[in-house]
Amino acid sequence: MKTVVRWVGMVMLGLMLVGQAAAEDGYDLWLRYRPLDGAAQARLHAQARAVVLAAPASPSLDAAVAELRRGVAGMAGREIAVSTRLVPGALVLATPGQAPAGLVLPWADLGREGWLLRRQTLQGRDVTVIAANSDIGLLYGSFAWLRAVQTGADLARLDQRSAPKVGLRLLNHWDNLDRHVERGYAGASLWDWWKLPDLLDPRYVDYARANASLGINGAVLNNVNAKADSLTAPFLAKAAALAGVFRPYGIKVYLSARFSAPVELGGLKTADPLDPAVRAWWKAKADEIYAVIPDFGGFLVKANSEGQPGPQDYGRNHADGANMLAEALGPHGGVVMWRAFVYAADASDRAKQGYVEFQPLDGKFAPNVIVQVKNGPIDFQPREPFHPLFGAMPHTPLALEVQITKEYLGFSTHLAYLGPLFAEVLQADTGHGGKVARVVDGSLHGQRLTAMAGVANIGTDRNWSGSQFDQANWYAFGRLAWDPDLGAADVARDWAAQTFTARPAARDAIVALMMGSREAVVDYMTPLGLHHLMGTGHHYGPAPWVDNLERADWNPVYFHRAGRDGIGFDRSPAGSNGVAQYAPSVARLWSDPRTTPPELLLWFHHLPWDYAMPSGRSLWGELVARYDRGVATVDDMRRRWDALKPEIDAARHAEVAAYLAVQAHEAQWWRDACIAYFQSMSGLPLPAGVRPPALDLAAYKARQFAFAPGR
Ligand code: BDP
Repeated sequence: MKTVVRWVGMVMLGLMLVGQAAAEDGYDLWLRYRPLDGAAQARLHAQARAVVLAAPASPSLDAAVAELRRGVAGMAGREIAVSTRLVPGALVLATPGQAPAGLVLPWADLGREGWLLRRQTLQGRDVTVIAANSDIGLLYGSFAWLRAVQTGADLARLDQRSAPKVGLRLLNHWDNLDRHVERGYAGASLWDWWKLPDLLDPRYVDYARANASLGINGAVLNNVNAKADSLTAPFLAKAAALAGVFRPYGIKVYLSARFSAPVELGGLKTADPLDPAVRAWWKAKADEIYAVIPDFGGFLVKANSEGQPGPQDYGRNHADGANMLAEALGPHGGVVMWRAFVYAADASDRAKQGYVEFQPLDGKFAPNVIVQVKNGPIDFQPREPFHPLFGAMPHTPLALEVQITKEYLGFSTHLAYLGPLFAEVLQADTGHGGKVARVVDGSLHGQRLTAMAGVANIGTDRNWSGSQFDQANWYAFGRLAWDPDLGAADVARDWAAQTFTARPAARDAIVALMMGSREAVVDYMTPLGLHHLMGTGHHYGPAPWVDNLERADWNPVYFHRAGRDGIGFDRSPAGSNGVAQYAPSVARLWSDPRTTPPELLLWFHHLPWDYAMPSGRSLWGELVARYDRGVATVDDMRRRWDALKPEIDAARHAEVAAYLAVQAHEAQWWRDACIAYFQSMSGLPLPAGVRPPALDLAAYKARQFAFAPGR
C-alpha cells in the first residue's frame, strides 16, 4: 500500500514537472531525451512509428532497440513497438544479410563499425533506414539517429553516413584498485572493485551507453601506475564482469600491466624481457586472461617512467619490453600500447627525452604494438606544441594520448572546453607530409593499427565528470577519436544541443562561451608558451617560484628560466636544440623567434623582457596583457552564462554559475601571483593602467594545499 501511494505521488510529481524545466543534475549526460515541443514531437512520431528489425538478433541489437525506444519515448512521449513487418514511418535496422528486398546501399564503405542513416522509400513505404555491417554499427547508427533528433536535424530528409577513421578509441582510466583516481576530480572510481564481480552497479551500463553513443570502443580499467594485483585471478574475474557489461556496447576492456609482475606475482628473480622464464610467465598470464575475457583488448604499459619498472632495468630497450608482451598477446589478437611518456635519460631538456628514447627504435616494434604518445612533449599543459614523434616514426603505429581530466587546467572547477586543444594538435602539420591526424588515422604512413586514447575524467560524481561542462570534454574526445577532422565548434554545437538546449540562439551562445574557454586558461595560467608553472605534486594553483624539488626538471623555474635578462626556455639551435627534433620545415620556423607563433614563443626561446612583440608591446607588456586578457575572458564567460539563465534548467544553471565564480576568483589569483613573481624577476614597473597584484608575492608563496584531490 505504502509503495502504491509513493508511486502515485511520484507520478503526480512527474506530471507537475512536465511543461516546466524538470530538475536536472547532469546524470543523463547528452542522452537526456527530454520532451520536444509539440510540433517537433509530432514530426518525430511520424518518422519513428515502429522499430523494424532486419538484422540478426544479438545483445548489441537489443541495446540499439532499447536506446531508440528510450529516446523516442522521452522526446516524442510515445512508446514504439518492435516489429518485423515494414510499416510506414518505421525505423529499419538493417544489415546486408537480412536487408529488406530493394534496399541498395554502399555497404562496403561502412566497414565494420560505420553506419548510414537515410530517409527513403522502401517497398512503397516511407521509412528511415539505419544500416550497418554489424550489430555494433547498428548501435552506433541508432545513437547517431538520436543525435540527429536531439540536434534538430530535418528527419524527413535525413541522409548521413560515417565510419570511424581510427580503429581503437580508448578511455584510459587512471583508477587505483582502492578507488582513488589519480588526477581524478569527479569523485571515486566508478569501478567498485571490492563488490565486483558479484555486484554490478547499474551505472556501468550507463557508462557503456555514453561511450557507445560516441563510438568509444575500449576502456583501460586501471591506472598506468599499475599494481601487479590487477593481473591476479580475483581481479581478472572482476575485470571479466565489467567486460560482460560492456560487451554489448562494443567496448573491450584493457589493463595497465606492471612490468615487474613476473617478479611480484610469479616469484621470478627477474622481469628481464629476454629471459625465457619471464616470457613464459607472460604467455601463461595472457592465456589465463583470455580464458576469462575472450575479447580482452590488451595491455597499456608505463615503463621506465617516473619510477615505474621497465626493460631498461635489465639493460634492454622499450622495443624489447613491448615485443615480449606483444608475443604473449598476439596469438589472442591483443595489442600492447606502450607509452612514450619518459624523461629519465638526461635532464638537460625534458622535452627531448621521449624522442631521444623512442625515435631510434622506429621499425623495431612487433606489429601488434602501438607506441602511445602524449599530445605534447612535456605533460598535458594548457598549451604545448605537438609531440615531435608524430611523423618521425613512419614504421611504427603511433597512438595519440590526450588528457580529458584537467590536471593542469584548473581541475573540474574551471570551465575549459578541450575540443580546441585536441583539434589544435590533430590539425598541426608535422612537416613530414601530413598533419598529426594523418599519423593518428594511419594514413600518412599506411599503418593499419590506429588508436587515440583519452585519460578519463569520469568518477562517481552524480554528473560523472566533476562539472557539467567537463562532460563536453569526454564527448569531444569520443567524437574526435571517431573522426579527427571534426571541428571543435561543430562538436560543441552538438554537445550543447544535446546537453542543454537545441534552441539555436542559446545553443550558439553556449558554444561561443566554450570556444574561448581553453584560451582563457592558457592566458591566465601559462601564456606565450610558458609551461609547468603549477603547484608541486597536485598541480593546483600557481607556483612559478618553486626551485627546490629533487629533480631539476620538476621545478617551474627549470621551465620558465626567468631572470633579470629575460624569460623562456631556449630550445633553439643556440639552446637545447629541442627544435631540431621536428621536421626541417617546422624546425626552421620555430628556430627563429620572429617566425615562432606568439603562442609558443617562450616554449622555444629565451628572450629579453623588452623584446618587441608583433602587437607593438614589449614582451613584459605582452605577458601582463595576456594574464589580464585571461581574467577578462572569464568575467565575460560569467556574464554570458548569466544571460542564459532563462534558457537553462535552474539546478544546472546555478551549479555552473557557482563554478564560474570559483574560476573567476582563481583566474585572478593565477594572474596576480604570476605577475607578482615575474615582476620580481624582470624588475620592471607594471605597464601604465595595469592593476597591481592584490597581495605581496610572499602571500602567494605561502599558500599550501595539503589535501588537493587527484594526487
Ligand atoms: C602526469 C601525472 C601523473 C601521471 C603521469 C603519466 O602528473 O600523475 O602518472 O603524467 O602520464 O601528468 O604517467
